Amino acid sequence: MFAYLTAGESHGPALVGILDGIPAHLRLDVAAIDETLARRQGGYGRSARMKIERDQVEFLAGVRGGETLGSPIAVVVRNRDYLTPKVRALMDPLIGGGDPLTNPRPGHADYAGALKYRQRDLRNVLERASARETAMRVCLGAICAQLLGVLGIVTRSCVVRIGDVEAGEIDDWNADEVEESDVRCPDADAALRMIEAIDEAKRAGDTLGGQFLVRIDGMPVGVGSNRQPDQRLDGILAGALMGMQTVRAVEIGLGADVAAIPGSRAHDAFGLDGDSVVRRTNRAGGIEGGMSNGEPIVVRVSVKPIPTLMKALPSVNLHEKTDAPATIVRSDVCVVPAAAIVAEAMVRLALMGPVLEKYGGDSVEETLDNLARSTQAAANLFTRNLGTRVQ
Ligand code: EPS
Repeated sequence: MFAYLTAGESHGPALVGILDGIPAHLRLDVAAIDETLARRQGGYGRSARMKIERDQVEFLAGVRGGETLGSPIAVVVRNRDYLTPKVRALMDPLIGGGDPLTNPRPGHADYAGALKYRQRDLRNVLERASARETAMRVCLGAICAQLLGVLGIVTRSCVVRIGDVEAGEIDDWNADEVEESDVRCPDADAALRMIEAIDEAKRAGDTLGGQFLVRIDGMPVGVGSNRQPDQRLDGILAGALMGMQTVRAVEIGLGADVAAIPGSRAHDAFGLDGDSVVRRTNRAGGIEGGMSNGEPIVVRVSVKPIPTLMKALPSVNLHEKTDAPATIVRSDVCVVPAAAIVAEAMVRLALMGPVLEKYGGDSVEETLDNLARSTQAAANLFTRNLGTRVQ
């Protein structure tokens, strides 16, 4: 029903993507897609590469006159770095070459990938493993955001930790404030200390990881399923987020903390507000039994410090079998703010399957009709009248 694919090397000519299953008649805001691409390029601690790239979407298929056709959407984001003769000589798909990279970076795909693909030049692994590729995920996710937006489903993120600097307790946040922060942190005081920590890491030739929250508002009840393990919404979200470079842990609601809490404080009691069923807490993070429960979905993601350190970690030269420092390539110091934007995209892409399974139609209009009918039916299910009849 819904699928996407990306291709592209970090320093190759372009990143390409295909998105299949977006209904017809979605009017696209191309400026908003480019703005999302720019948000991913930002964040304190990015590499000099971000001064070179100006990521912009180009449509090749599936869109006419600014509206989706219902056919597969194909897009390109070009790599400006490829335009430099040096990079082109390395990466031209037909004649590219150069001295092999030989010293794998601990924590990177270099070593496992070299053995897996039988590549004696680590560049043949790192080019695809590089997080440059996430630009295309963000591009496709930004298209999905526009469909989800029409359905009233909005995804946001904010950074809550960089290295050992942690923001104060954050339940909800103002998206505009987060956009203005260089580290996407709504706690202004913590944000300053995060920037200092990044400067300090940079001076030391080191890198920093961190944590961010992703929040989905407007998700109707009953998306995802308890029918089979692979249909559970929490599993689908966690899988998508763990599918990002650098992500090491994904928690939903109370997350790992729930292990230490008795049941009486781990769940969200039901109450009534007039006729409406309400929750006064959201410890489950909006998902129960693998299905959305109508509360905001709140996910906490932990990312590791990236493995390219300017003060290189000990490694070996695989060709010469000698001790040697890991390969140093131009790199970022901290990607946590950018990773939060990628995570928004991954969440949007991951939601498409379950959302379209429940409400999907061939056009946006049909999808909206399905959503309205389903919401109405849910609202009517336990009206007092029906309740009396069942008795
Ligand atoms: C990356 C290394 C750096 C980053 C890159 C990811 O690239 P380069 O080696 O060309 O300087 O800038 O990120 C991007 C290009 C991007 O668009 O996010 C890596 O090794 O993963």
